[in-house]
Amino acid sequence: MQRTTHPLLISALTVAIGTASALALAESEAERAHANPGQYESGPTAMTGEGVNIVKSPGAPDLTEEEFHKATRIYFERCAGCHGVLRKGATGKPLTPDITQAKGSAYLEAMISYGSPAGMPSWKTSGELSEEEVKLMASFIQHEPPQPPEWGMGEMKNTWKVLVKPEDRPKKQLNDLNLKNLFSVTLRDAGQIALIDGDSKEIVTVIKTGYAVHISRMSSSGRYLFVIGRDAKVNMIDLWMKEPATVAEIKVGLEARSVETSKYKGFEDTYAIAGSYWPPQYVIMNGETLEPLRIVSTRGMTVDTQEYHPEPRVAAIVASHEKPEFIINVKETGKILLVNYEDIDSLKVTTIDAARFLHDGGWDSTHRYFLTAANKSNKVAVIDSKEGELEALVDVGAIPHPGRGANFIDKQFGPVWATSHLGDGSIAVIGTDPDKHPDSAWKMVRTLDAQGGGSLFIKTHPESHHLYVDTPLNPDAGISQSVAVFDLNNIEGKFKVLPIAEWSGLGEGPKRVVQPEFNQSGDEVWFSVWNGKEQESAIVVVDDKTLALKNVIKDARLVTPTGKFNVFNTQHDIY
Ligand code: DHE
Repeated sequence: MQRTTHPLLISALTVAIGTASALALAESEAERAHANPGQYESGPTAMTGEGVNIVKSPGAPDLTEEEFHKATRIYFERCAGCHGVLRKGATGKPLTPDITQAKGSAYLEAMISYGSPAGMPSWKTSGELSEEEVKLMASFIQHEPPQPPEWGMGEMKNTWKVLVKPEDRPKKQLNDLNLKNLFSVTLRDAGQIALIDGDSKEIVTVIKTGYAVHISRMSSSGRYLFVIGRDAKVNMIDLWMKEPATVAEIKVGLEARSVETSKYKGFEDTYAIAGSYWPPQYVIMNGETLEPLRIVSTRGMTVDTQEYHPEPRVAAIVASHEKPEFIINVKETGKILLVNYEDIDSLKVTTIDAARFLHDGGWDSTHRYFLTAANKSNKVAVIDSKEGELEALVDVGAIPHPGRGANFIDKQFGPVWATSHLGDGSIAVIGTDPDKHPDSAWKMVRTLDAQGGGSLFIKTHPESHHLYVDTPLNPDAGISQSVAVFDLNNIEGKFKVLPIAEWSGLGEGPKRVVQPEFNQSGDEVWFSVWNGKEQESAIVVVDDKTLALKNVIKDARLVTPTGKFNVFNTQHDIY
């Protein structure tokens, strides 16, 4: 079926895709960013622009040092996510001086002010940049891009702290929490996570983490929780302590999104790994202390044009269950790395050519195949982690964004995995059973029509026959504040809409409903109602059997809740 994408949505989303490596914002700018909480763009980070070299280029309009620093900050905050820190082009076009000087100031000012149908936002008409700032940016991008500093072993070791040594930690669980049903909840703009008891729905504790905190992942044993902030700070939290707390921390770069731990037999809790956006690299760490052990750059050639890319960011990382390997998405080059950690003195890396703009993904139900979105390529890459090869590249809808995706049994096609999309309202359902359903394996066997584009996450559970699809970035508030639910027993039937934001009873604000997450037993699903930093937010719990409201969790400490990670489901890759 031919699908069309709303132009407004395209423009909103292009800002969104992978936006922004950002430099630290001054307080007022942070407020401005937070005034628009639903926007899928970078939270402010600790990159300050400190240490960048000012390189003034002949032929470019002159700038004072102060103007150069201001423009650098705005660039990292607003533009780097699409055009790249080094302006070599990512999801946006390259902006190197040879190109920008040829276009000239008048053209650049018009482009920055009014945007383009191809997706460049209209920075002036939207009120995000003043006329003076537009002029400044048009001048700035005609100069050589300033490069933020590198971050190697010295910098990592300087920020590495073991707060409680392994030998001083509890020998058994000292609290009486039901750890399997504990949720780690991202409090994005507070730079904290909340641990919430899934049984009582009470907040157990709130822990300070990195700035604009992003995701949580579990160690293989389920004892340690790893959290990464956009400022590349990793917190390792021991859930066995009387009150769970950080036992080790490190800053692995200036800008990061992903963290994972080794899960292969014999290597449980042995290593942790974090991938960064800047510098473009990953680091393997000791899984008990976070001591950095091996740092590997991801700079290299792109998969299609085979040209050098100086800034290929590390997106999703998963731990293989088939081999002692981490599977790493390198976004801009379109390569998937299988990093074998059996002997970290001689890392063996298999490089698989997939497609550009790799972002997030998850396992099929057998945990053998990793399905991951190459978002701006409109494809899902399938990796066979047992054979260590690319199984397929499946064409899907516009800008797939699965989170970790959803596995279920399709009555006609057997085991399948599904993703929703940012750029259109479809759900792509892909067959995942080459043994018993060879004709449908690695093909998009059906597409479902949900509420609309702007979806970020989709979720079901082995115990559930419902498929939940969020749409937090849809421009229509009625859609961004509700979720669609498909009945998997009648997948071709019309979906139901649950008015989650209305159920939350919150006052004003964008109230975007984001990221369904199941409890351990799979009979409840939790949604964040994501409001502005100064506004009240909530978590809404729905009874999966009846689709009725079960609980609303409200607490002054729940500032901008977004991702939620149930310990058991995250530990065992159940989704
Ligand atoms: Fe995320 C996962 C990157 C914006 C909430 N996000 C991921 C992953 C990557 C990523 C690479 C996969 C990690 C993994 O599996 O190892 N996210 C980015 C960005 O680059 C982007 C687009 C812009 C940015 O500058 O950060 C971005 N992300 C957001 C948000 O604005 C969201 C909606 C709210 C927030 O908390 O910041 C958001 N991202 C999430 C969540 C996950 C995630 C909840 C994990 C989903 C899961 O179920 O595993």
